Amino acid sequence: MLLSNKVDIILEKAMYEEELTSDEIKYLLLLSEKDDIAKMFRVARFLRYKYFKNKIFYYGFLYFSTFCRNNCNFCLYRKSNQIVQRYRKDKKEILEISEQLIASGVHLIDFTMGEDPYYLLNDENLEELMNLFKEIKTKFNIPLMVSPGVVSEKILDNFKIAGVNWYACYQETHNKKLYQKLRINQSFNERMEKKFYAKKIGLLIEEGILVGVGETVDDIINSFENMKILDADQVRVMSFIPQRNTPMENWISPQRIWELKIIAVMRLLFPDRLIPASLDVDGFSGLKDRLAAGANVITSIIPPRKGLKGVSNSELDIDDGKRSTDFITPFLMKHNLCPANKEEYEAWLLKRKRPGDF
Ligand code: SAM
Ligand code: MD0
Ligand code: SF4
Repeated sequence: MLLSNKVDIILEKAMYEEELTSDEIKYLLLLSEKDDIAKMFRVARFLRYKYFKNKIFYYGFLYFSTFCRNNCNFCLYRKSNQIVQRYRKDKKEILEISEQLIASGVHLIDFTMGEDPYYLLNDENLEELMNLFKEIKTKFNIPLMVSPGVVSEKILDNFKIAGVNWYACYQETHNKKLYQKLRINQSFNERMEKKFYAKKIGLLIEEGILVGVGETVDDIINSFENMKILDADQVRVMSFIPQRNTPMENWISPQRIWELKIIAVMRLLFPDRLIPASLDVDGFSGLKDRLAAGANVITSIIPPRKGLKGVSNSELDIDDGKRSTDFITPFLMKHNLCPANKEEYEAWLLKRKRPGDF
């Protein structure tokens, strides 16, 4: 069939997984016609189905310390923000919450912290944390992700030895100037280098970008290029949510169509990778659109009434249980999707394992 208009020609290329040019990617990101955007989402779902059928993965989110030595301008938990109630979960709490998340059917637990000096500048505390990961791994044999910020190569080695599978560390943008405005006093290169190192020692990598923080379309395309070079295993985008008592408090959160189009284009560019629909941006009500755009991992699943926080939306839908698998699974079923089983997730992890990974 002779395709006439440009969007059909580009989407046909994507469907056959032919490489798209930067101009074609830009054309897709700038689509504004409802029908064209709907077509792009359909192709994104087609490619998701090709690699994952109707299976969706669940990630438990355990933000075990909200203390941080950094001052990112977009983040509620930046060190200068005195109004934030900070916490650090102890070993017993982390074990208990992990057990609850695993019993609820998550495929992985994402252990996240601010760059907390309590751990990063104290070998004893850090060793205790490593032993805790070893214990959880031995007891439950579940894939583990860590999001500790920028840490030393030695710490990354020890995470790997402790049984951690993933290192999540988002660059937010690959525009160095913009990066400096967001992650003040933090080295752009060091953050990238730690991801390449983590990859080299066999950890899976999640790369991520923020939107609505002053980025251009070309910045987004540049980020896709960097995700490709890093061969990231999971790629995400989150809409910026302004946070109280921070330098970007009075910014406007971006229209969500931007995040949705980026999710769809990432699905076209990385059809076999994991792409999150985070509950941390718009809570449960934001799930449907993100899944319709081609996402296949529901992240930021947090058990209610455990005193746990989210990041960009620190309390939304947590204590009323709308971020729990019990609440999400019936919704998935209604949309012809269903949670994958443990073996399906581990089979995908195995496929991403590189020769020489120990
Ligand atoms: N402290 C570690 C770090 O910075 O890598 C891990 C946790 S950090 C809170 C996780 C991510 O949440 C950030 O990299 C950023 O992408 C996202 N995030 C933080 N504040 C946000 C906000 N206000 N709106 C949207 N996403 C945000
Ligand atoms: C999420 N709230 O998945 C979590 C967090 C950090 N590795 C993840 C941003 O959206
Ligand atoms: Fe700290 Fe991470 Fe927030 Fe930056 S984004 S202030 S490193 S918790």
